[in-house]
Amino acid sequence: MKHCHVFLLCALALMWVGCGGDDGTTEPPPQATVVTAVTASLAPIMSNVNDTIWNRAIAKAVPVTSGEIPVGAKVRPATALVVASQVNVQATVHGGNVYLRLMWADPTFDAWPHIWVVDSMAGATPYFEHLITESQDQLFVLFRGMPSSQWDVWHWQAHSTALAGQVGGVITGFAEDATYVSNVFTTDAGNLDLVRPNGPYMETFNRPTYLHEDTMAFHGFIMPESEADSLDQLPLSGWQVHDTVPGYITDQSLADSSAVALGSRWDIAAVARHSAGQYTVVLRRALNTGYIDDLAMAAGTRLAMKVVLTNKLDPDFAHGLSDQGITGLFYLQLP
Ligand SMILES: [Ca+2]
Ligand SMILES: [Ca+2]
Ligand SMILES: [Ca+2]
Repeated sequence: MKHCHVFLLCALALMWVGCGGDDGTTEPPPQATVVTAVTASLAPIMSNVNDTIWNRAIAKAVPVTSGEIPVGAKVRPATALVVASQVNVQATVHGGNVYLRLMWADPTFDAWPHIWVVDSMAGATPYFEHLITESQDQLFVLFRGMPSSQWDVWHWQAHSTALAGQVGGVITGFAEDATYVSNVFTTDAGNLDLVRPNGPYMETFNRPTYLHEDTMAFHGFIMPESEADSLDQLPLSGWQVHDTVPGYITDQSLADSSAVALGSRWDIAAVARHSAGQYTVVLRRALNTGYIDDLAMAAGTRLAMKVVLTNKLDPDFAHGLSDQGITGLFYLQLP
């Protein structure tokens, strides 16, 4: 059921994409923005969004049109937050992979979907509130040119596609790979989820299933499975009002999964950083993954693409009004 919501609302988010032609390599109009990918002598390091490789990649500012998509009768937040007016796009190619670096302004780092918060105490017993209205910032990169008018979609999320968590302010993980056509958003082949819901704990229902094994007051946004203990193995003393527990835990076994096990769904590596009101996200994918649900990117071609930014999109429940924007069609010139 949850995935149905995800697909439905991602489809709503992507309704803006429009119905371009199915040829991703046509000559762009004279005024079109073209991001020219350069061939790098070394691969950009995927633990640093500011690797010096990027100093040599030409940046293009692509305008973003503000907009909001109502996904429910309730309007939360009541006051619209800012969506970026432009996204800076760079591209480089190395060793059969294409790397994109995208930078955009977002004043808030939102990575707490369905977080648990202690809102009161009865003696030593915490009472949790499950904030299903809380969600996360997201990025969709779309490429035209697949068969049957499909778009190839790279879907990065500040929390749910991060795997290793946040080390030194850098978030490492994946973007989820998908295809989009006629308002239908379908994840690529593969059954592995990077995260799983944290509760509610079945015996009490009003608490998360997993808590941090070392501390009650865990304020990180990602709790790796290796650091989580189930609720009944932990003492419940030591809580304070406003302590938080992530709404999902990451399944770190996937970090060691083979490329075959990850499937077409997880063939985009991602590294991200939110700093000083700006996101910087680097995405890496093979030019040609060999999967039928991916756009095969050929050397020397010019690919038509769009980018969608969301500020705190709520994908699961119709509680919110997400601030978001979409670029017009622009082009990626491969070397
Ligand atoms: Ca945000
Ligand atoms: Ca794929
Ligand atoms: Ca795909």
